[in-house]
Amino acid sequence: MTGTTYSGDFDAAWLPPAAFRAVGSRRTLIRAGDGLWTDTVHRELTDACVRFGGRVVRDGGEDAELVLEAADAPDDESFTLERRDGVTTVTASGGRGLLYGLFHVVRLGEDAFAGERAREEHRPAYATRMLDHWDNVAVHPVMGQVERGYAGGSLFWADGRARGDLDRVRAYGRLLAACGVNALAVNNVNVHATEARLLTDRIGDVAAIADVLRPYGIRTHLSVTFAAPTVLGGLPTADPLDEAVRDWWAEATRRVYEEIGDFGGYVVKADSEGQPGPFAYGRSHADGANMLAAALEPYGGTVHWRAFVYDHHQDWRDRTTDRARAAYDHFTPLDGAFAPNAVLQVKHGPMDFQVREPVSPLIGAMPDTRLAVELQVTQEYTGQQRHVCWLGPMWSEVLRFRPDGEVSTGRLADGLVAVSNAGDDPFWTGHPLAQANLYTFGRLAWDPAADPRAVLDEWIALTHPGAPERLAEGLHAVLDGSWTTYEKYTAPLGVGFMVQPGHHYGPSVDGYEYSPWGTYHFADRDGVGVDRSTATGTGYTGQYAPPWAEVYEFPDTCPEELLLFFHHVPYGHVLAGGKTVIQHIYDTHFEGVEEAEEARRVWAGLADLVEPARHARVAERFEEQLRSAREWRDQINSYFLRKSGVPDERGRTIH
Ligand code: BDP
Repeated sequence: MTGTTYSGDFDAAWLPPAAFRAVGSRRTLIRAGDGLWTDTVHRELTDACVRFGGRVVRDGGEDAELVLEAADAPDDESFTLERRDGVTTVTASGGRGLLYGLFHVVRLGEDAFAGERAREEHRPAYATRMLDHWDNVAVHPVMGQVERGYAGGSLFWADGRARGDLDRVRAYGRLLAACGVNALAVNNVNVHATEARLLTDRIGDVAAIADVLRPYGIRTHLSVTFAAPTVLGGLPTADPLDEAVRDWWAEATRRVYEEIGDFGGYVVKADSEGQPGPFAYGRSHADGANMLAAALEPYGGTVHWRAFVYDHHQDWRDRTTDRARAAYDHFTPLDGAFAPNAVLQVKHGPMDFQVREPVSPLIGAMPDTRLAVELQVTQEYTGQQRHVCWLGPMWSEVLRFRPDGEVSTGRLADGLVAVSNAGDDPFWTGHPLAQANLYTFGRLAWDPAADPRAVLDEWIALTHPGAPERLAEGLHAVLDGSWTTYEKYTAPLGVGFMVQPGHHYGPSVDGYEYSPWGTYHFADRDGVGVDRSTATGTGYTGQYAPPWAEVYEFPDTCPEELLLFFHHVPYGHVLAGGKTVIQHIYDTHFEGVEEAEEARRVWAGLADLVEPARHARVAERFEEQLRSAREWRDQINSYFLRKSGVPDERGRTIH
């Protein structure tokens, strides 16, 4: 495969050939030395020009309408853009910046070649913009090929090894570069036996994938098991302070870099949901992370150490066994103890990717530790890519949150990571509209201050070039409010986890209520919600700095959408708008279903504007979304009707 477009049986997503019309029809000059990324830029433009009649030259002196120039600082990702006297110029310090500059011009389309444009500087807010793939190499008996994957099989792995044909991976790398992602972990954080060997005798498979992603500016990372020295190395211990263990990691890492010179580093889930970790040896998580950091340090690698550590065998023994508290309680005493190339990877909320959670108090509480925030693009708890649920507004809220309450548009942490939603499905993401989530993640990682709706505009324009305004309006109508629609018909007011245990799809009001996973809602005949206040509850609110500690402490100041996350209130508790909690529950559940019905109707009306297979796939998913939304509405409403005995004041039928 030499060209940049792919004729395989899969959707072009946000890079259809027509998206390159503006650049492909022009005379372009590339003024940059040789280099991997400059070559990628050249290839992209050559292909576009073949299609649209333009011309691209390297280092020539002739007139051009687009000039792309780069100096020799390969790792710098920034670029500037300006347009003067009929020439649009992208200037970068190195090839990576040039690549992002090219995709920026592609996004702008004809606008990049109109009028004058003052010099703008573009620089990513987050240096690490990473996707974690929870892909298993061998099919797992319970979790399948991709854990929490809703888009078919793995893009990387099939039949227990790396795919022989990596064209699709190349196309994926290209899509990711076009939205700004620059790092990728190729395997599940739950590392099973086959996956463990990727670190040693199967590293060649990882190297093959890394080779294909590299031209698009993406560094490859690997999830490893903390027990590797015992399960792969035959050592009697994996104690991070044991010399033989440290030597084993140093040697294993040296071999990794022999195969993959720009390897990004390790991702580790330790002492979490059954994964091994340093606790077994009486060591701290800093000891564990630092051992791996030391092995990676000579080569410039990083360990992403996940903070998702909690006791999944707990019950509600006393108020301190609140799962929401676990990461903070565990990690804040270790602030300052982590090596400079160890990054603590923290889920954005304190629980687990629910449709609504507060921002984790760990973020901002460890000033002397490098942190990365982890988002979940795969829609585990948000409709599993059968429901349309565009998460841009949620992530934007998270990224704009400031632990000290200040307003800032910069970075919330050092890196941004997300669990990918892509697989070998022809539409990449199962639900074709879930592509917008992947795109939005990449763009917000580059610029967290961006308006998510403007990002959605970009995705719409790229994905459907030349489509009439009616399509953009329709897509906005379907997507803009889809997250809050989903929230309305599922679990209310931040309470979370009223899902089917195990696979996490569809309602099960008490499915987790009496289980040891620590995910309770405490609904009884009088009220619902978890008292996490400091005065009378678990003390979780005290993990926040001011002003949030006070804001969350009291039901009257707590943001309404999080009320039941922080407080146990009677059903008759009156919300700001004058409604009681119970009536709010009924109303939002009816509204959520109505909104989903309306979205389906809008989508049906776009049939003449959308490619038929894509339209049909979404239409089919809407049927399931509606069935499921009604099921949610009916179960949640009847549960609360029975618990509370309070009838719907509007007299609707509750099943
Ligand atoms: C939970 C998922 C589980 C993951 C875990 C994690 O249900 O499959 O292994 O997160 O983040 O949300 O490690």
